[in-house]
Amino acid sequence: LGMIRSLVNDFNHGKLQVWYQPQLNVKTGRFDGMEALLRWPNSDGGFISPLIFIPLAEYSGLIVELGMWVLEQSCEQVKKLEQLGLTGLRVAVNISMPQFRNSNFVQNVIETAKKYEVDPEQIELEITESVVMDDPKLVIIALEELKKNKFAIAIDDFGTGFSSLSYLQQLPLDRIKVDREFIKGIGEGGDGIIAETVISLSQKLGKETVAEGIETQFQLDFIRNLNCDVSQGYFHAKPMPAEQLETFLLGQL
Ligand code: G
Ligand code: G
Ligand code: MN
Ligand code: NA
Repeated sequence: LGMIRSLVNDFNHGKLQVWYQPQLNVKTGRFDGMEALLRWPNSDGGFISPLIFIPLAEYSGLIVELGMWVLEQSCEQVKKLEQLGLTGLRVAVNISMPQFRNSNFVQNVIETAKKYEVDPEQIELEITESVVMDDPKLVIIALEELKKNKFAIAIDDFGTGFSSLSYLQQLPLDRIKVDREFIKGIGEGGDGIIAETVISLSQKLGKETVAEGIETQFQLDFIRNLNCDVSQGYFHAKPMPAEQLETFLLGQL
């Protein structure tokens, strides 16, 4: 509980940061998107892992406000990059279950995009399988409303949850993100059979595919040979602060 209090306190004092990890469009060879990832600095120059504080933010309800702040920061960043000549970039923002339970969620997302004059197609909302399974009806209705308003939708960590495959057809998905667990061993004894199968399934459903956790040239070649659309991982870049992202992306202009 002390930790929740200091999270709320640090959030209210503007101490949380949004970092961004570039995403490579495998087909064009250009970085045309990024994932927004929250960072909570601790007192000794490091960070408290989101794996620890996101569950606390969810449990306490703070995630509703925090998640909206991440979206605002992301929109502002996209706008800023546009002014620097980096047009049409896509930003992926992770969405938690309590945000869907907030009855103003869809409206807030629409209004935030409007406020920052960001094209909804440039905003990708990432949800995990467990979010879908928590309350499929509620989530599908919200996603359909968001899709009607042109937002992009991605399923994150695909293959690690326990979602019914039937939801893949019911959800208005643009992209499927292959979890890095299935990329990890490729080139070091791992055969990549699951990655290959998920990419193939995704393609047959007409969805774009993002491979996460690409750490080697071998892994990039592997997914490229499978016609995977997007690559995200330390091989290209680790998550970085906004100013560094600008330099990184301007470097390819
Ligand atoms: O950045 P890192 O790999 O440490 O993130 C770990 C986990 O925290 C990821 O699964 C990511 O989805 C989650 N996470 C990071 N930022 C956010 C956020 O803004 N909102 C939500 N809901 N989850 C996030
Ligand atoms: O939301 P999601 O679970 O996809 O979160 C992405 C997380 O994965 C972030 O915390 C990010 O730091 C991490 N990540 C991104 N690329 C790599 C990678 O190549 N290797 C490893 N080990 N982690 C990665
Ligand atoms: Mn994610
Ligand atoms: Na993931």
